[in-house]
Parts: sequence; structure tokens; C-alpha cells
Amino acid sequence: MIKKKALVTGISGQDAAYLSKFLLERGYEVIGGERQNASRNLWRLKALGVDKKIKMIPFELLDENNINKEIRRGNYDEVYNLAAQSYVDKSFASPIYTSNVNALGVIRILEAIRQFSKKTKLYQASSSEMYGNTDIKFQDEKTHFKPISPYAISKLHAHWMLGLYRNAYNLYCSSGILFNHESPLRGDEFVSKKIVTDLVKVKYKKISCMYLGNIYARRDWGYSLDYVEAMWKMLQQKKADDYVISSGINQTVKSFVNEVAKNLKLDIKWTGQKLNEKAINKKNNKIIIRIKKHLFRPIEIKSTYGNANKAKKNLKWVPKTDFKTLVKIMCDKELEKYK
Ligand code: NDP
Ligand code: GDR
Repeated sequence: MIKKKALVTGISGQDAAYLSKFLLERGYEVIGGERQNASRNLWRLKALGVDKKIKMIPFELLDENNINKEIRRGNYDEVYNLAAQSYVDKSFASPIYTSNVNALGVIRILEAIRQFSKKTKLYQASSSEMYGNTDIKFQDEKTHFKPISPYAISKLHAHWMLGLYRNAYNLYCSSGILFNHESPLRGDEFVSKKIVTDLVKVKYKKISCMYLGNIYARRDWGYSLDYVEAMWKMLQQKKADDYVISSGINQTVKSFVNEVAKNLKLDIKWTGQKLNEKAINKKNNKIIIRIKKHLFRPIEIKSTYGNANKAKKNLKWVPKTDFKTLVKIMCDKELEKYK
């Protein structure tokens, strides 16, 4: 049987690690697109035991020549574009860079496919951030976009270009509008992983206190391992399309903290308000969480809540992991480091 060949860009990231493992298990030849920076950051692939099974190629979203060359000679069946400047907060400090990578970078890939490899199917990592602060309670594929960060605007630019290339040039390109998804492989700067790692450090007395920004933001949180299956399923459909992938869970950052504390057997109580709000360890009366102004964003989404019914119907995809299980998986993995 002829092996399918897939390029996964952003190979050092969270989703790329789970997706690569998933594709390898289905007999794919997986090529990893790696940004050429100083340190090879492949700990996630190593953690899943797949680092030696993937051939690496240089892949930089800013570099048109590099993209043209790799798409032309790769002869890929599928390209999963997971590479991005993926930090919403950092995008306020670097709006030009973020747009160049996340928006123009995707157009560079689309152009390369259009010119050199029309049979290649493209998956693009779109984001629930594109909805902004919408009045619609459950966001689906028909909800209007009102992006409110440079990151979200850059992702929407790419998302709309994908639609254009699909309609104008008949390219097979699908967007997954994914809501927040986490795992033990999540980057340390994202709030879920930060809460888990810092509260474990507090438990083991490596630090006395951790700091958070807006703990009343609500997010629809799922598990990355579940979500990569949906990416693959999108590219196995007869027709390319866009799909919302979400868990239908809507929790505050504060409830994430409470669930982590429960898993770590830290008995906490909250006191104070706004910047003076804090969490106290009831066992010794010490403050273990404080709120810091510099961790708030200039503007941000109050709540995200997805409706993944289209994916359920067309892709037969449903999330398998609920909120409590996700938090438990993350806590158990972090605790292992201290055993
Ligand atoms: P990560 O931040 O873990 O990974 C991003 C990857 O992109 C890293 O491998 C990074 O490389 C690479 N990258 C950054 N800049 C460039 C560049 N200029 N050229 C090539 N590669 C680059 O992201 P996730 O795995 O969490 O997310 C995957 C994709 O899905 C991203 O596009 C993200 O925006 C999107 N998304 C994620 C969601 C989530 O909740 N996780 C939700 C919705 C969308 P390096 O390691 O060198 O920095
Ligand atoms: P997000 O994820 O911005 O939604 O983007 P993040 O985990 O960074 O923030 C989630 C919410 O938590 C609030 N928050 C904090 N966030 C961080 N990082 N650090 C803190 O100390 C902190 N305190 C409170 C934030 O304000 C926010 O409301 C992720 C990324 O993966 C994107 O690439 C992706 O597109 C979206 O999810 C969907």
C-alpha cells in the first residue's frame, strides 16, 4: 500500500506532537516543518516517542523561497499548517510580526500549493479568537467574526484567504476553528499550564505564590489529543470546508484554578476583590495566588463557547475528554516530575 505523505508545520508545538503521533499510527510518512532557530525544541515529540520517526525539514512562514521549495519538492498529500505566532498577548507587542507570520505566511503556503502542487490538501489552524466579543451565546461556523487582537485579525485574514483559494482556484483547503485546547504538552505561558506548573511548585514549596491576570475570563477548554483527530478527519472529507471544534464547556480561569487545587489537595479560599483578590492556603493561611495588573491584556474576549454540531454530524467527531478529566491529566503529569 502506498503511504500517504503529510507535512506538519510548527512541528515543535503542542498540537503538532499529538497530530504527528496520530498520523504515524495511521501509516503516514510524516515530515516535520521546523523553524530554524537556535535551539532545537523537540521535547514534545520525544515525550511521545516519535522524534526519531519524523524527517525534519526547514520551514519558516516568513520565507517564501523556503516554502515554495519545500512544497514543490515534497509532493505532499496533506499539509497541516499548525505553525503560528500563537500568543494572543504577545501579538499586542508585535502586531506586524504576528500578521506577517500568521496571515502572510498562510498566503505563502496557499500560493505555493496553487503554483506547484494543486493536489495537496491543506489544513489551516484557525481560532475561536476570531469571534471576539460576540453576542451569540454558542459560536458556530455561521457566527460573525469580530476579532479584537492582532493575533485574531491575522488568523481571520488567513481564514478568509483560505476560503478564497477554495472558491477561486478549487484548492482543497479546510479550516478548523478550534477553541482553546490544552494538555501536558501545552506551552508554559498559557494559563492552563501555568496554573498547573505553578501550583505544583507551591505544593512542593519551590515557590510561595503565583500570579494571574483576568481570572473571570471564560473559555471553552478541550484536550489537544481529541482535537487533532478532528484536523485529520477534515482532510478525509470529499469536500473541503470549515469546522468549529470545541468542547461545549465554558469555565472561568478561576474555576480552572479551583479544579487544579482540588487535584493537588490544596485547600484554598478566595478573599478580596479586583486587584486585591487572592487565594489563601487554608492549611497555613499563606497567600498562594495574587492578581497582577501587568498580566491583564489591553482588550480581551470575555467568554468563548463553541457549538461543534457540524463536526459531530459531518465528521462524526465528538470530544472524548471532559473538563475535570483534562485537569486531572495535566496535574498527574506535572506531579510525576516530583516523584
Ligand atoms: P504552539 O505555540 O505550541 O506551536 C506553534 C508552532 O509554530 C511552534 O512549533 C513554533 O516554533 C512554530 N512557529 C512560530 N513561528 C513560526 C514561524 N515564523 N515559522 C514557522 N514556524 C513557526 O501552538 P499550538 O500547538 O497550541 O497550536 C497550533 C496552531 O493552532 C497554532 O497555529 C495556533 O495559533 C492554533 N490554535 C491553537 C489553539 C490552542 O488552544 N492550542 C486554539 C486555536 C488555534 P518554535 O517552537 O520555534 O517557536
Ligand atoms: P488564549 O490562551 O489567549 O485564549 O489563546 P491563554 O491560556 O493565554 O489565556 C486564556 C485566558 O486566561 C487569561 N489569563 C491569563 N493568561 C495567561 N496566558 N497568563 C496569565 O497569567 C493569565 N491570567 C489570566 C487570559 O487573559 C485569557 O482570557 C490560546 C492560544 O492557544 C491561541 O493560539 C488560540 O488561538 C486561542 O487559545 C484559542
